[in-house]
Amino acid sequence: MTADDARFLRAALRYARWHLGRTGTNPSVATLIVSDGAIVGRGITAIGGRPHAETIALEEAGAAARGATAYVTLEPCAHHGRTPPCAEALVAAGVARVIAAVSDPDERVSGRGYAILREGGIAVLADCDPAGAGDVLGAYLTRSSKKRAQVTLKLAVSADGMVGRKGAGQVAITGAVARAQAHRMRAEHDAILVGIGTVLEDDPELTCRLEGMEPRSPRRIVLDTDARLPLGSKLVAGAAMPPVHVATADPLSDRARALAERGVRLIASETVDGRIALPELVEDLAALGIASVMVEGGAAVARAFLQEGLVDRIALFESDVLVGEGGIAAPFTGETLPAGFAVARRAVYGADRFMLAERP
Ligand code: AOF
Ligand code: ZN
Repeated sequence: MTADDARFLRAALRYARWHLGRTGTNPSVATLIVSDGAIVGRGITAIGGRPHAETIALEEAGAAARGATAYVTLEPCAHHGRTPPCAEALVAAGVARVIAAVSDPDERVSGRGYAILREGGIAVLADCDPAGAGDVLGAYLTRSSKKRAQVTLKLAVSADGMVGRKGAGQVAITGAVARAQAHRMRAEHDAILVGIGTVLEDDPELTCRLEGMEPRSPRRIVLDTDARLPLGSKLVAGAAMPPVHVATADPLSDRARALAERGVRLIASETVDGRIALPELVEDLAALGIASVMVEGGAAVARAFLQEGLVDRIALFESDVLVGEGGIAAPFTGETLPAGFAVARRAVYGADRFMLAERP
């Protein structure tokens, strides 16, 4: 693989981010077709999941695909879905080389895509950037291999190690730039999750409110054993779109029924000591087609996900704000990351510092 190959593959991975959270149960995949150093075709899995990236890129490239190199973020599919397999389409178009970031664990594909390409005379470089692919395909790979939703824990921590103040409603810990980044992250996830305590305190909307990106708001999920979500809350008022799901112990209780009548979707959940059983919940979410969930509050919910070993990524914002008296202690800070997590990326957003930590 040449330096140019690595560059085009990274460009494809960046391109694939654009449809994160918008391709249904299908992963957001990107394809770039390059001929003589120029991009002659580009494709990204369409909103809703079809057509596939390769179909779109090959259509744009037309005859220029002959002898070209295709950069794909995921092994091209080998199965007959609503369209013929992408691997066959690449062969038919006369593509000379395929550079793929990671193989597709889908049992209809896993290795068969590469095999079709090679049998068709294409030079294949497989699994060239699994780490880079993890950034954009992590949710899909987690759902496929672990049969559960990928969990990103988002936390904003003050200079004195707090996530908020008791009984004070919302305390602004981070500034506008960090908040915009957090909203962008919402748009890249299939769902946002909070505990009922956070809803009762803050009455949040949990939408993406970046100008122009509002339609990319993900589903909202509330852990709510006893269906206490207030009928007058903003979540219930806006439950039609994007959907609000309440994980609750008894979907037939009066309160749960009242929520359902207002369009809230109920997830009948197992409980342990009065709390929603999280290992089962993340499996239920995957079954609902929710492959990635961003856990946003509060501290007790964050601790519960950590204790169960269900956190895949930590998105930590650290600010210079002091919360002081009555603060709610964060489960950890940048200096005391939970065991097993390593910093994958750092950034500065205005006055705030950001880190993305992952479990290798
Ligand atoms: C590709 N290119 O852009 C995507 C792929 O239901 P179907 O027929 O759309 O197939 C879904 C599967 O296709 C999905 O599980 C994954 O294996 C693959 N996704 N493959 O060649 C794409 N999005
Ligand atoms: Zn395909």
